[in-house]
Amino acid sequence: MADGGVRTTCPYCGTGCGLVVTPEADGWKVAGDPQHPANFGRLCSKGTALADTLAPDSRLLRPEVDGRAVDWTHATAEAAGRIRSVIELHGPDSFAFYLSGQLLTEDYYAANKLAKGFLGTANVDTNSRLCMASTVAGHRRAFGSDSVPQCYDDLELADLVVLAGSNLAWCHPVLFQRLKKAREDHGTRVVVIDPRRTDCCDIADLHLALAPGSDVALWNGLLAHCEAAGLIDFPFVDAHTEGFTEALSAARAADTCQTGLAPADIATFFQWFAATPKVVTIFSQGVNQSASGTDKVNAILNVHLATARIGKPGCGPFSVTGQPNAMGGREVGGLANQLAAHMGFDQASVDRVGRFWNAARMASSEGLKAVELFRAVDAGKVKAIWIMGTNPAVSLPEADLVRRALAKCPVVIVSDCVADTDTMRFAHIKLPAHGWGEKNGTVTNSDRTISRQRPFLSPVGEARSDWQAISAVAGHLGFGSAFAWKDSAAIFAEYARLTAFENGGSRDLDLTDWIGGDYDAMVPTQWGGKRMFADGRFFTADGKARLVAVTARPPREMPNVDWPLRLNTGRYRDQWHTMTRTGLSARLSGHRSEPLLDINPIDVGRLNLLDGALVRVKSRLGDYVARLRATTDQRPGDVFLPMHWTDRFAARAIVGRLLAGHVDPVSGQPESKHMPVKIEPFTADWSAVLVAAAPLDLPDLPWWVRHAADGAQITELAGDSPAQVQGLVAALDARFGRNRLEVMDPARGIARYAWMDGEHLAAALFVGRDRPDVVRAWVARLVGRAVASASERAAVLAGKAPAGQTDQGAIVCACFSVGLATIEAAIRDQHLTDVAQIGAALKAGTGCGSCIPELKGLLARKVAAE
Ligand SMILES: Nc1nc2c(c(=O)[nH]1)N[C@H]1C(S)=C(S)[C@@H](COP(=O)(O)OP(=O)(O)OC[C@H]3O[C@@H](n4cnc5c(=O)[nH]c(N)nc54)[C@H](O)[C@@H]3O)O[C@H]1N2
Ligand SMILES: Nc1nc2c(c(=O)[nH]1)N[C@H]1C(S)=C(S)[C@@H](COP(=O)(O)OP(=O)(O)OC[C@H]3O[C@@H](n4cnc5c(=O)[nH]c(N)nc54)[C@H](O)[C@@H]3O)O[C@H]1N2
Ligand code: SF4
Ligand SMILES: [Mo]
Repeated sequence: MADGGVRTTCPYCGTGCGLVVTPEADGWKVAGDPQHPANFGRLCSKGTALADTLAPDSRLLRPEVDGRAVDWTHATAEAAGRIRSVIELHGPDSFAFYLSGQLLTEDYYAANKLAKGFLGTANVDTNSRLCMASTVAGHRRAFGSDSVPQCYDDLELADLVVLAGSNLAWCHPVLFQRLKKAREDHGTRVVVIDPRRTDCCDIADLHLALAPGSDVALWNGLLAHCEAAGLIDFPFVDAHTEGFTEALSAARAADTCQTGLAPADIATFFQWFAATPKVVTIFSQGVNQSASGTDKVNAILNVHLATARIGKPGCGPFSVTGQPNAMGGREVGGLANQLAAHMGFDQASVDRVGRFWNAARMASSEGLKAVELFRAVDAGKVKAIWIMGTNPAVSLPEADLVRRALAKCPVVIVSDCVADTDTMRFAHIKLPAHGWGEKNGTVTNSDRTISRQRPFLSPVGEARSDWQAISAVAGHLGFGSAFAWKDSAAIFAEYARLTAFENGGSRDLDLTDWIGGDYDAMVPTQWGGKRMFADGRFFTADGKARLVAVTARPPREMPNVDWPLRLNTGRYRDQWHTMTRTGLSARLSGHRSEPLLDINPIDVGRLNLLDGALVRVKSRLGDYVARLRATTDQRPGDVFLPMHWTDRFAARAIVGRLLAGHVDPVSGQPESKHMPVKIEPFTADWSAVLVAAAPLDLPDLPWWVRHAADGAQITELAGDSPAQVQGLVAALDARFGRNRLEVMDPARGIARYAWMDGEHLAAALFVGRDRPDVVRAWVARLVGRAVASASERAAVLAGKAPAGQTDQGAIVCACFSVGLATIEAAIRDQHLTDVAQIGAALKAGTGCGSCIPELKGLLARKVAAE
C-alpha cells in the first residue's frame, strides 16, 4: 500500500468514482479520490458507507457441491464434469452463462472466451440485458457501434441538460452533484422527463411528467419542431447521415398528445432545445426498460444527429450506465448477440476472433437473451447454467417462472461473494468469489474511463476471483493452455491485443495504447478519446450514421377495468439492487427501511385506503405486500415500487413476481417499468416488531420485513390469525430457549416477550392490534447487552426508553445518520429556515448532499403547515 492508501473504484454505480482506502484503528476509511476524473474527490451515501459492508459474516467462505463443503479442485472438477456431460448429451447450447455488469472486465472476458470460443455456445447473457441492452441496440443501429460519444465534463459545459428517464439524483448522485454545481455556477437549464417527480426536480426548470411509455412521441415531436424551426444541420445530415427523410416523416406523423403533457410545457421544452446549441441528453432506465426501448433510444439519437448536437463539448446524447462495469461487459462481448471487443456475429468477425483465440469450437451465431434464456431453462432446453455476480431469482421479470426453471435445472452453478441470496438457494455448486476490497482488475464507467479496482484486503475464507474459477473449469475441460493466465494483468493484455487485432480503424474499440502498459500503475483513462464522432465519421460500412424512423407504441400491457393502475419500478437512494451488500449497513437501511407503494392521494381516496396502511398489490402474475405512501410525486393512476427487496429481507416483496416478461423486439430488454396492477386492502389482526441480533428464519407469515439497525435486526410483522403469533413465539423459543420474560394484556391484544441469554437480552417481540409503539432503535441497542435489574427488564418489555431516547425515524442524511424526527424537531425548536442552518445545527446535508432535496421538502412542509 502506498503512503496515501490504495486507489481503487467504487463497486456500485456506473459513475465509477475513484476511491482512496486507508486503514484506521477499527477498520477502513473510504474517501473520494481527488484525482479521479469521475468524481474529483466527491462521494455519495453508498460510497461513503462502503466500509460498513465489508462484514465477513455474510460471505460465502468455501466451495460447496450438493451441500457439502469441498476444496476448489474438487468443486471445479465437478462443475466441469457436469457441464461436459450435459454438452455431450444435448449439445453446446444446453449450457449457458448468466453474468453481470458487476464482474471485472477480466472475469467477463474469461467467461465469454470459454463459452463462445471453446464450448461452442453464444449463450452468454447478462443482467445488462435488463439494463442497457436497448441502448446498445440503439447505438449500433445509429452509429454502427456501441459507443457512448460524450464525457462527464460535458455536464459542466452544457447549457441545457435533459434527464430522460433518469433519476440521476439517486442513481448517479455524484454526476448529479456535478450538474448541480454547474447550474449554480453558470445557470445550466435542466429539464426532467419522467412520469414521477423525483429528487432531480429539485434543480429542474421544467418537469415533464409524461404518460409512461410515451417518450417516442415527445422526441418525434421535437424532431419535427426542429425541422419546422429551421434547425436541421443539413451540411452535417447530408455528409454524415442516412435516413433523415424517413425519420422526419415518421416524426411528423407523431402525436404529442399521447404524452398527456400540457401543450405549453411541450412548447417550452422544444423552444429551449431549439434555442440552445449545447444540449446534453442523459438517458437511463425510463428509456431502456421498455418494450419500445430501442426506438426510444433512436428517437433521442435522431434529434441529436439531425441537429449535429453530438460529440462536441457540452453537446450530445449520453447514456449513463448503471453498474460499475456495465460498459466493460459490453466491451468484452458479454452479451449473447455480441462476440468480443465490440464485434458481432458476422462471418468475418467470427473468423477473426476464432483465429485470435485459436478457438477449439467457435460459436457462429447469437445465443439466448436473458428472458428467453430462463424460459429455455424452464422448457428443459438449457440444462446447465453458471450464474455469476447476479441474482436473477429476484431481478428478472416473471420471477416465479425463473425460480421454477432454476428449481428443475439439472446443473446450477452460482458464483457469488455472499452466502445466502435468493438465487444461491437454487445452486448445486456454490463458488465463493472475491468481494470488493479483494477484487483486482479493471472496470469501465459510463464515459469510457477504464479504472482499476485494487485489493486492500486478503480474501476471506477460500474466496477466489471469478476468472480463476473459470480458468480452473476450462483446465478440467482440457482447454488449459488457452486459459493459463498467471494474473488479471495477463488477461487484460490479451483482451487489449484482441481489440487491436486486424482493427486498422474499422472498429471503435481499440486499446492499442494499453498494450504493454504497467497494469498496476494504470491511471483512469478514457478509451476512444474524450469525445467520439466530432469528425462525423461513424462505424457503419459507409461511415455514415443512421437516423431510424420510429413510431410510438404504448407499453405492451395497458391498465384496464381489472388492473386499473400502472406499476412503475426502480431504485431507492441508499439501496443497491437486491441488497446483498447495502442491506448490511444500518445507515443505508434507514432511509427507506421497508418498501413503500408510492401512490397519488386521489387514488388513495378513491380506493378508500389510508396513508401508511399495508396493502396487497396484485398483477395477473403475482402479489406483493407494501405500505402505502400517499404522494403527489406520482401521477394519478401510476404507482411505484422499489426493485430491492428479496425473500431474505421480506415476505412477499419481490417486484419481479408482478412483472410480465415482455421484451423489446430489437434489444430483448424486458419492460420493467409498466405493468397493470390492482390494490386491495391487507387485513391484519395483529402487528408486531421483533428485535434480534441476526436475521432469523421465520415461519411462513402473511407479511414481514426486516432491516439492519445499529447493533441488531429489526423485523416488522403482521398477520390475520392468533395461531400465527403462537407459531412465531414457538419458533423463537426453539431458537433462543425458554428463558423468556413476558407481559400480556389480552383485552388490548398486547403481548410482549423478551428472550434472555443469562442476563443478556437475546431478542424481544412486541405484539399488538396496531403497530406496536416501541422505541425500536433503543431496544436494538440493548440486544446482546446485560439487562439485569427488574426495572430495566420492565422497561424493555414496555418498549419505553428512558427520557430523551426516541426513534429518529427514517434516516434522511445517511452520511451522518440523521433521522427525520431529529430534523423536524430542530426545524421546529430552533426555527431553522434553510438547508444551511440545518447543516450547521445537525450536519445533515453537509456530506454528499443527496438529502438536500428532502431537507428542502421538510422546510417547505413546515412553511405550508404554518
Ligand atoms: N441508489 C442506487 N443507485 C443505482 C442503482 C441502485 O440499485 N441503487 N443501480 C444502478 C443501475 S444498475 C442502474 S441501471 C441505474 C438506473 O438508474 P435510473 O435509470 O436513473 O433509475 P430507475 O429508478 O430504474 O429509473 C429511472 C426513472 O425512469 C422513470 N420512468 C419510468 N417509466 C418511464 C417512461 O416511460 N419514460 C420516462 N421518461 N421515464 C420513465 C422512473 O419513474 C424513474 O424515476 O442506477 C444505478 N445506480
Ligand atoms: N423490477 C425491476 N427489476 C429490475 C430493474 C428495475 O429497474 N426494475 N433493474 C434491472 C437492472 S438495470 C439491473 S442492473 C439488475 C440488477 O440485478 P442483479 O444483478 O440481480 O442485482 P444485484 O443485487 O446487484 O446482484 C449482484 C450479485 O452479485 C454478487 N456480487 C457482487 N460482486 C460480485 C463479484 O465480483 N463476483 C461475484 N461472483 N458476485 C458478485 C452480489 O453479492 C449479488 O448477489 O436488476 C434488473 N431488474
Ligand atoms: S456515485 Fe456511484 S460510483 Fe460514485 S460513490 Fe456513489 S455509488 Fe459509488
Ligand atoms: Mo442496471
